[in-house]
Amino acid sequence: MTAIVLVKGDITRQSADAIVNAANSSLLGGGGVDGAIHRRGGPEILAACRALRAGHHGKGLATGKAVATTAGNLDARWVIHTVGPRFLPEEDRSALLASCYRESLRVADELGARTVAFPAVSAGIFGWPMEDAARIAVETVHATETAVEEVRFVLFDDQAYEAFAGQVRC
Ligand code: AR6
Repeated sequence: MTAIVLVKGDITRQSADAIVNAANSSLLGGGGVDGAIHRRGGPEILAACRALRAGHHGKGLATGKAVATTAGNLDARWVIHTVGPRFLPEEDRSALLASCYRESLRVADELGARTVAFPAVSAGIFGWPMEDAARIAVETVHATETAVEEVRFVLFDDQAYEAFAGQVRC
């Protein structure tokens, strides 16, 4: 049974086995959580991402997939990078967002991670409405078979926290 824990704060300040990054397909950094993780985690993470691009992930990481690197200076063993879908009002891309959580947990299981911290993937720069992003996140974690003991959603502001709290209470 996986416990879901909600925390309001900065994911780069968390201590966990794995911290999930809301990355983009290039794996080479960006704004939002991605920028914060690379800033606080230091250059080792970018070096590991570049190594992925030079190896098995020459074309980058597809939307909905996940891959792990070192966590550099973060208080974690791994960063799991996942690429959320951009929100498109004319297209239902929720299966891709659910896939981010499922694939991240699959990678966490492969690594043996027991505590995993997630941000609200796609709910920032990629424009996903927070309520819907929270519903997909919580439903998918509940529906995923995993040895991860704690999934911690680390929400940056009150609106995000309340959206996730509403889903966990359901
Ligand atoms: N800790 C926790 N949550 C945060 C933090 C933080 N330090 N910083 C932002 N958030 P976003 P996306 C929240 O934009 O929508 C990047 O450029 C934020 O308020 O980080 O998946 C990537 O390279 C929002 O609720 O990710 C991609 O190009 C949530 O985290 C693109 O942005 C996700 O916001 C990915 O966009």
